[in-house]
Formats: sequence, structure tokens, C-alpha cells
Amino acid sequence: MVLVVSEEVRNAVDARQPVVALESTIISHGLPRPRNLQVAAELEAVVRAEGAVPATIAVLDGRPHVGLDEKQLERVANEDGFRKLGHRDLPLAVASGASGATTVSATALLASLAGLRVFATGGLGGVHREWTVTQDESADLGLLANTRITVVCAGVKSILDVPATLQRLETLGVAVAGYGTDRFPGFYLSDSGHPVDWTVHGPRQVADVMRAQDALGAPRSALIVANPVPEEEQLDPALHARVLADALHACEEAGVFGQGVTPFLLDYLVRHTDGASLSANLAAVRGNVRLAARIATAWSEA
Ligand code: PSU
Ligand code: MN
Repeated sequence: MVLVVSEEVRNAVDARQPVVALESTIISHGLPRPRNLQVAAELEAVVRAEGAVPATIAVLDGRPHVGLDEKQLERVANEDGFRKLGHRDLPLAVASGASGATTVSATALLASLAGLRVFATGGLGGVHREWTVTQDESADLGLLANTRITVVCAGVKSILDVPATLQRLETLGVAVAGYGTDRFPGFYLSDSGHPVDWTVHGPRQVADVMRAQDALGAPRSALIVANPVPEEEQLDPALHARVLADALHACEEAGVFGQGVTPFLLDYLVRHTDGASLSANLAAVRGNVRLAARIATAWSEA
């Protein structure tokens, strides 16, 4: 088996104890150094504080790892030339011995192969603005249409075309529920300005939905639990709108495309909001990780 599952994660899965999968692209490509390593460790600690086991996922020297030790986490945060791997990149990375961080799509796939069911991230990828020209839609969406996993996120990144992304999720048949809200969260913002059709209240209800997915069987799609960043921790919406417009412009000017777009925009926002976007991003991720641990616990008790 090509997958390396850490002993701690393997034991927890075998014993049906709660485990939370964590992605690594946010660490390697989504957050500035040296803060990224602190955050990686902090997120694992949040999972543990809730009584669950963290499983950060990345590919090291051609081997997909589920559950990283301290040294391995450090490589993700600090190694130069660390790639960004979507699920389509996994066989290429494995065969060539490459190392890279996994996006939502690759993390969800590897997590599910390892028998994990709950996954936390910041914001999902989705349909980019200017899609009609670039056809840039994150591979996250297609993978989630075919993978039985529960993803806790603060919606999709606000750098995207949010209504188009919601429409794609509907078309692809991916279940979406607001956590304690009927508004779809906006990543840095508590409210994207768009509604969601379903609201779930509490980790147990989420576990009920997961059980119902299994009872219904096919198609083996995901469940997106959209958990808003608390309003007092969100980025100021006016600042967000202003800096985002500049960021999109700068991205076009710089000729950035493909996998480079998302990291470019996230970095631009951090630098031009005096770190306020970073605080909001971290608040969102922390909240998602905590909730994911509670959902994993309810799921393990189900
Ligand atoms: N959420 C964050 N920061 C990130 C990402 C998500 O808070 O860096 C990453 C995720 O790994 C997601 C990826 O899968 O961005 C999407 O990239 P793209 O648009 O190139 O598919
Ligand atoms: Mn893309």
C-alpha cells in the first residue's frame, strides 16, 4: 500500500475513535512563514483539546502520509520547492518521489482512503471570477462530488465567484448545510451575501446527516458543513471589498494563472490588510477545526 498512515491515526481508526483530517496546502502555500508552522501545530492542538486525533496530510518523498510528526510538519512549513498537489497530481508525485502539500481535493481523497470521515479546512476552492475566460474551477468541487467525506469549512474563499460555486455544488450533487445559519459564510466574512437551503444545529445532527448519506448509499458524495467565522472576528467587509478588487487586478497584471492564483490572492490580502485578513483566516480555520473534532466525536459515538 502506497499510503503511510501514522501509528496513532491507524490505532484511532481501528478503535473507532474520533480523527480529524487536516490539509497541508494552507500551511505551505496559504499562510506566511514563520506563522504557518505555529498554526499547523496549533490546529493539531485544537483537535487534541477536543479529545480527537489530528491527521495532517501531505506527500513526502513520493509517499502520501496521513498523520505527520513534528519533523514532518516542519518540512511542510519550511521546505523550499514544496509543491501544491491536487488529487490529479498524486500519482505523478508518488511515481517521481516528489514532496508536496495536499489541497482540499487531494487531502479529502487520501483521508477517505485511510478510512477517515471528517476533514477541516479554511475555505474550499471553487469557481473563480472570470471563469468564462479562464475556465478556472478548483478540482475541489469535482472530487467532493465523488468522495464520502464531511468537510468543515468557512464556505468557499471569497476571492471566488461565490454564487457560481454554489451553483456548481448543486449541479454536482454535493450536500451543503450552514452550521447554525441559513447564510452561506464568506470565508473572511461571516456572510457571503448568499443563502443556503439547509441549516444544521450541533455535531449530533451532522452525524445524523452522515448516517443518512450512508443509508441512502450512492452517489458517494461529500457533505459540506459551512461554519461561519464569528462576526466579531471577521474581516471588515468594506476593507475586504476594496483590497480584493485590487488583488484581482494585481493578479491579472502579474499574469498569474492556474495553481498560482489562489496563493497569490491570499498573500496579497494579507499584505494589504495589515494582517487583518490573516487574523480572520486563522479565526475561521480554528473554529472549523474545533467543530470538526466535535463532529468526529459525535460520529464515533453514533
Ligand atoms: N483554504 C485556506 N487556505 C488555502 C486553501 C484553502 O484557508 O490555502 C487551499 C486549499 O488547499 C484549496 C486550495 O484546496 O487552496 C484551492 O486551490 P485552487 O483554487 O488552485 O484549486
Ligand atoms: Mn484553480
